[in-house]
Amino acid sequence: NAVKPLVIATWKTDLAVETAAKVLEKGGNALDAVEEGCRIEEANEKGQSVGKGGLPDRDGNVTLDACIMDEKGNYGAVLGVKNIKHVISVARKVMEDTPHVMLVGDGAEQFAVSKGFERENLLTEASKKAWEKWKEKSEYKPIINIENHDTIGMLAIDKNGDISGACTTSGLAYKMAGRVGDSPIIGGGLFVDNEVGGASATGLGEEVLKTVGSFLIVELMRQGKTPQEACEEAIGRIVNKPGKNYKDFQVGYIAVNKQGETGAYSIHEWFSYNVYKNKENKNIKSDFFNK
Ligand code: SD4
Repeated sequence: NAVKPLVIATWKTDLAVETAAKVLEKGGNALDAVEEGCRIEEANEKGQSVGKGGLPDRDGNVTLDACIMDEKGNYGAVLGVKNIKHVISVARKVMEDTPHVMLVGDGAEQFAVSKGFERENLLTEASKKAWEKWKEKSEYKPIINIENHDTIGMLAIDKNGDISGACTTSGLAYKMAGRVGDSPIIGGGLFVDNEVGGASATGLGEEVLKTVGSFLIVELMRQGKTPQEACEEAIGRIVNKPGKNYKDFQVGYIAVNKQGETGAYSIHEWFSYNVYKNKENKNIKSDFFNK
């Protein structure tokens, strides 16, 4: 009696989730749904942490990371891509049209162009201004909860009960050139196992990667934990490390299991997520550790 179709996504992503839900309600598959949903945020120039309009690295280059995973356990990713907005679709092409799972930098960009993607300048005036302001002090400080709207990680269950996921980001603002976070890394920013469920992450990617967060959540669900319990334990693995100063950074997780039960948990307050189920799309405030 699984709840389906269902969509869950990080942050306040009403339109992205609604778009994915429409694909599913029409009988479309979960893979198409998460791709379509993520493309909404990539095209949204106001969101400064995904796609066009993303905040650049410290040298002023916007570089995008994305990955996608289907119900068969296939995966595709692109890392550090410049000049191409819809990197989630490029990640899907890597998965479907190449013998590889990851392409990085110039190679990924060239591959995208060969597949018909158009090059465009991703640095908007607003993001350029923010970067110029940042340069006055050049202090690298990951910001907690940027505008309540950040990296999008999305999981969907289609009418067949199959699960897919996608994750896309411009990464942390003012990162070092070449820095890659969790978002495009399998098991870090995203993991899906169609037998069990899926998970996705947002926040300080370094901390997610060190604990292989999304893979951990799926494995905990496999062992019988609910999505909520699994997300809480994954946050616990980060904050309970001796001497870990979690006050300075945020991590948030979302998860769904095969039955369509959902969960979410973050270190700090103000992480939120959207869930579409039973024909309703809601933004929900996540429970959090640091009370
Ligand atoms: C990263 N996890 O690159 C991404 C950034 C992010 O909320 O999610 N920001 O580390």
